[in-house]
Amino acid sequence: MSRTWLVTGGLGFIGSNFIRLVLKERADVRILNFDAMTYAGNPANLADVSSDPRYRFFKGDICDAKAVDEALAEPVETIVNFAAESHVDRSILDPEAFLRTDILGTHVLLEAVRRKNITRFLQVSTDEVYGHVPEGHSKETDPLAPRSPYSASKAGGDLQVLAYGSTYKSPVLITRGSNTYGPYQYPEKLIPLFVTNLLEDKPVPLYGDGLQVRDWIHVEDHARGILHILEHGHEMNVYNLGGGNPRTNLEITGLLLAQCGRAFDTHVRRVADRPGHDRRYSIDCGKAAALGWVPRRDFAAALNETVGWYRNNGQWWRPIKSGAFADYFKIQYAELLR
Ligand code: NAD
Ligand code: TDX
Repeated sequence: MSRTWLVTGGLGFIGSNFIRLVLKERADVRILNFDAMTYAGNPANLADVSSDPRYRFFKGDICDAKAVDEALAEPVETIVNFAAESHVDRSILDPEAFLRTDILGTHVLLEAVRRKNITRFLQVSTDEVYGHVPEGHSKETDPLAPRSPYSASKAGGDLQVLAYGSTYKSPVLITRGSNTYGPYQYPEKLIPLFVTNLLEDKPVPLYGDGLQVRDWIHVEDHARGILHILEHGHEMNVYNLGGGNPRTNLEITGLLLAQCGRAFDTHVRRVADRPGHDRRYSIDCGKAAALGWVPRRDFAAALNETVGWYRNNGQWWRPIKSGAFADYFKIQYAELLR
């Protein structure tokens, strides 16, 4: 007997990697990919599975209850919600889209879970909801203290998910992943932006002193973590999923320069800091580990492999960078780089 999982935001970076993993490793699962195709939703991310009979695409917005109902006309066992506006800098330029998708969209999906016979709803969230962590590691029970419109919207989504679990006994779980890297990441985020700029022989914009710390997880580890929690996690629980690779942005920049054969002096521009920039994120992943999940990828090797992927897949990122991305780059960076 096959079962159907509705995956929202499956044309984005982590969602597409998750779908590829599930199709490969869960032969009895059919995937219905529900995605609005925003600037970040790219059919090329799943071109290799688009003709798989267990994969179907439904173009729709998670804020649109009618479209969600239409997609749920066939029996769906599980919903995994990746759909979100996901870039902090864009949230600073224009917060409204974040409130809409990350809060209202989550609410619309939770209402659908109430109406339909959905047995599992997993919300894909982020370590950014804990806010800046000066020392130690955030636990799932720590208070939320988001400091950007993006992370505040994600926290709003998380709180609704837990409220539906308490109030309506909805079968919900949350994962909070750390900074993710790997193939098919839209080149607005630090690693793909810097790699593709360096490959194009362009400078990279390093915010502030570059000593901010992020914990990096490879997308395959993140996708495996989400699948593991979906299958083994307990309802009404939150699970942190971190890579265990804390690095300053300066360190990441140094590694990418070396791998692309460029020099700091010629290719790094130190620019004004991001407003409200969180200095450090760090999560305690003991709870997911106790359930049997640990990240597997070695950071140095996986970063190297990622740089290689962008080097060999210019046909994927070059059209993105010369399209609508160029307008965003101007708005976000022209003044900073002047
Ligand atoms: P992404 O920006 O690459 O992809 C988002 C996808 O959601 C796109 O395909 C887009 O078309 C779709 N989408 C956006 N608004 C929608 C709407 N209203 N209705 C339907 N689809 C919509 O994002 P990502 O980096 O793959 O992140 C996926 C999830 O993981 C997000 O919820 C994000 O908050 C979370 N997350 C990301 C990271 C990271 O480092 N990228 C880390 C932790 C958590
Ligand atoms: O041009 C840049 N220069 C720079 O110094 C960019 C784009 C980023 N940075 C810095 C800011 C951060 O300290 O690099 C770090 C990483 O930045 P992003 O890639 O924008 O990620 P971040 O803001 O940490 O958020 C990411 O991780 C958590 C994802 O975008 C979120 O979706 C996820 O929830």
